[in-house]
Amino acid sequence: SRTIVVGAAQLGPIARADSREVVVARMIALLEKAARRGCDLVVYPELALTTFFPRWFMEDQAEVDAFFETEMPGPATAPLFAKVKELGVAISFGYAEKTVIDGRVRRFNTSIIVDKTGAIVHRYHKVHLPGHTENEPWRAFQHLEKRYFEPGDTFFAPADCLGGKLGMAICNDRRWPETYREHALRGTEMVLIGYNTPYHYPLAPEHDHLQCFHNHLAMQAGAYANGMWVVGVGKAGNEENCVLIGQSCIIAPTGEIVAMASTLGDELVTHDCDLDRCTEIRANIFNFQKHRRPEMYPLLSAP
Ligand code: CDT
Repeated sequence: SRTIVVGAAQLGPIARADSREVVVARMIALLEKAARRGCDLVVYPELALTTFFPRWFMEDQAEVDAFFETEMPGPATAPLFAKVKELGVAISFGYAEKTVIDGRVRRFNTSIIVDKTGAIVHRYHKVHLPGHTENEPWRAFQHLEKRYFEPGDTFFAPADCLGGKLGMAICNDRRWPETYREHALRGTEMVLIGYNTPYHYPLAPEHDHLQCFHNHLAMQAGAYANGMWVVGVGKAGNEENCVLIGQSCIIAPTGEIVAMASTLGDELVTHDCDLDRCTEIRANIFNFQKHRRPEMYPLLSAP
């Protein structure tokens, strides 16, 4: 077996006024708990370092940029990287990344994997950006990811880490079957997914009561139909009057939830994840080589 002990480190609400230092201290507390439980890897939510800022319409780019990181690690996150190295526990977390590529400023909703030595070994830019670009005052809160980020330019592909093939997706990506299938076709054995999901969905409030159901439905189906581990980790609770779902969980390649958070606060749940269990599904019901018929799905790769 190739077992890695995984911790899903759910974060409770982060206030707009909370500093990075305060949040990083909370992340370190969860990391220390994870180390005591023998974890190899700890997974934190999407945009873990700040409040979920796309809920506000901001015209001043400097105000928006205050939520972005221009270096990783930077002064506020260096203690987290130092703790990773000290404890020998790998981590994955999301943050707003502002970077310059070929002289052009780029802003992405990003997740990274940091190995046990504190080195960044994988970086992913969110592909499916939900929401809208302009202020829509009728909403109880905004969802301006399409305004503040550009669509990701990184594929759903794994990195070699902890003796396995680990990949990432971010929040809305988890609702798309393509995310998991593309990962599986590229060999990913475990997908790490951070999220910020409000109970209230302004476009279809009649679905508000289904948010937790849809969260697990999408990730469990993705895990099962592709024979891979899924670690889904939310920011939860009442964050600036926007209530976010919790139910952070670890899902086996069979689609079963094997660990789940039971609060809406900072909480760690762990599980011994044997990457070889992917074979239970991939060598049987979803043996891609044997049973898949890509020639019969031409529209799947059409724009
Ligand atoms: N962060 C993120 O992608 N959240 C969305 C909320 C619903 S779409 C406005 C999600 O898919 O969970």
